[in-house]
Amino acid sequence: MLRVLVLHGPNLNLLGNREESIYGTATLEMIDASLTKLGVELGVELVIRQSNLEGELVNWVQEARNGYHGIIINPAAYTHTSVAIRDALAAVNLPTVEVHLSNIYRREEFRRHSYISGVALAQISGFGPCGYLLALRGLCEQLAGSRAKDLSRNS
Ligand code: CA2
Repeated sequence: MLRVLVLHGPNLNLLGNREESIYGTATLEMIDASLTKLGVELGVELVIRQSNLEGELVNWVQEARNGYHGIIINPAAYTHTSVAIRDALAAVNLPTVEVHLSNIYRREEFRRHSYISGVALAQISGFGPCGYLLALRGLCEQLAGSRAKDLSRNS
């Protein structure tokens, strides 16, 4: 069974309570519930975590080496600052989809640069909570494709 790690960065635990005009009204619990439902439909095991701490996110990315096939991450503000998260993702070298609720390229200048995108398989930005579902579908397609190639190579 495919296993995917979903990581939410700082302040995303506040979703649905403030800044609704930018991030919408869905809470993180609602986003996680819809991801979990899609995971069941797709037959993928999901582990979902949120942290406000950069080092904790780095530790979880490193741990993904043990038994995960891919990562979905919204690094939130660390997107624009964290060489540490980028280095951890590069080190584990798992297919990673970077998700943003808002379109970061339509916002303030400092949000238009991502340290993460250069080590990600793909970035989804601006679709709100739906972006996480698109990320899971896209990642699963990609992982299924790589598995099929491996099987035909080894047969
Ligand atoms: O659009 C996104 O998903 C972001 O990753 C969200 C981050 C922001 O720093 C990035 O530039 C883009 C912020 C997440 C904080 O979310 C809040 C939710 C409610 C109230 C306050 C913050």
